[in-house]
Amino acid sequence: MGMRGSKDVLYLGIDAGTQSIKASVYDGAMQLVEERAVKFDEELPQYGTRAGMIVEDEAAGVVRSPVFMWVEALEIALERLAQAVDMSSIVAVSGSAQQHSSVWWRAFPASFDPNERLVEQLRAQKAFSTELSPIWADSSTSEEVKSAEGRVGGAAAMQQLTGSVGTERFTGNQIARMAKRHPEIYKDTERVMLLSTALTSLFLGRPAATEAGDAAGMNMMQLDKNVWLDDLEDVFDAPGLADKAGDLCEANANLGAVSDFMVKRFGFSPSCQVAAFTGDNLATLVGCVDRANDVIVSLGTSDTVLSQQPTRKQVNQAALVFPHPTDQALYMIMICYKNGGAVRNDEKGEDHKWSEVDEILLADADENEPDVICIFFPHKEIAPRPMDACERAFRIDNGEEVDVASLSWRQRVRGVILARALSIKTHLEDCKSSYDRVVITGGGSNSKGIPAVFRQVLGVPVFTSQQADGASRGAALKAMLAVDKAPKGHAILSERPEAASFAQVPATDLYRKIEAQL
Ligand code: XUL
Repeated sequence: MGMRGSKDVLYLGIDAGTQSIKASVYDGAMQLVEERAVKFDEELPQYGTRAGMIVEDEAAGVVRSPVFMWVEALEIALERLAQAVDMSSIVAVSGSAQQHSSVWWRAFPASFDPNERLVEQLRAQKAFSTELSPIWADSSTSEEVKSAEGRVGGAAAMQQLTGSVGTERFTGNQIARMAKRHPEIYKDTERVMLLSTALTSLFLGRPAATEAGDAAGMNMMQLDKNVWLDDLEDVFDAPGLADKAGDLCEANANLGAVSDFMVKRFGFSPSCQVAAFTGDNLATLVGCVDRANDVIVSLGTSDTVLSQQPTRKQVNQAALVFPHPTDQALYMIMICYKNGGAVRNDEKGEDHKWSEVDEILLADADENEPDVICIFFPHKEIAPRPMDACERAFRIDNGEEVDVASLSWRQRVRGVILARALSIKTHLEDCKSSYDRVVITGGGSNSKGIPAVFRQVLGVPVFTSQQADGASRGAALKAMLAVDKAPKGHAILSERPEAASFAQVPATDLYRKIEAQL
């Protein structure tokens, strides 16, 4: 359909993150043409969020985001984009949204008036049964997780059935909590959707089916069949859930043309196609993988590792498995660590610059300050298994514990990054038979030293993605793939040839022994 490489053919990727919504337009060669973002805290302060979130109950782990804030930000981003590009040249749109977060429709509007703002219409029609949506950062559902796992035969059975063990942020458990604690909201809900599905629906002007890739982040879908669990309502103790959940669609589905509202309000072409939106990690995989065996390591607030493979061989319970967002023959395997960038930042400390950290990471081993493995979790960790907060260090040669108080700044800085790289290596050994390159994205990819540590520890070439943000790129590529083929060599990667110089890289067996003691 599209004229590849032509300047006139454009693809739109929407990235609905935790802190902002961004609309990015790419040409047929996957070069960025224009991008407009709306930052929630700064630009929509009336919603009272911090980092896009509202912590309703810190102790119980209840975290929400205002659904109208998402809608309003989308609308503003599209208005700004329409000032900058010819929207009628966009042949397909898709999107990436924070995973697991849900939108609760009281009633999906029968039609939308192109003369009025979206946010006002939805408000006037009381479209949502709750204005505060549970999001991925919520961890209030331990009871619901236990109960759902119990009903399917335990954690291992849940993982076998849905691709992941019962997980607090996964939407099925969030729905179970709503049904129990706020039955009036639950009853008043016609459809409960992932944020990705809700955004797809707004582009289509009708309730969309849920994309199988992102749906695997709900604990509600049978992974190998891409259908809901047979006994969905029982598992989550949520009467009527099968109806409220709607239909599923294959991850690479093209769901049809944009709504009349989108055409008239923002200038889209009536033939612009909407490819099912997906989760942000799935979109990042699509945006960053250049070769089939690439592993993506995203080093941000949390650290995630993404890989794709034809089987769901998995031996640890940290692996979260999803249908691949664009290729039905593949799965995406993810591991998500909670203690990521903030720990590295704390270890850097206020008195030092990142360039000094890089220097330390690239320096030769120093026998006066021998390298150690630092397991520093200021917060409870979730990967590779739930672990308590801790601050412990171990010798690099024999794994014996050392006193953290005796460590220098240099040892700590090197030790935390070494520990994360080792944990990732161990996880990849468990879950992925072969990988030959690592692509680092997220904030950590701006560092000179961090990629060097990964290069030495993992022993494969390391690249960084020139575009730190793979999610919106992946979304645009998903749009392109729904109507056309991707151009060859679209990813913009730079090789990072430096390797760190630890005197030795500890064997993963040694690391496993250390982790087992935590
Ligand atoms: C993944 C997860 C987060 C969100 C927000 O399971 O919860 O990475 O997708 O980015």
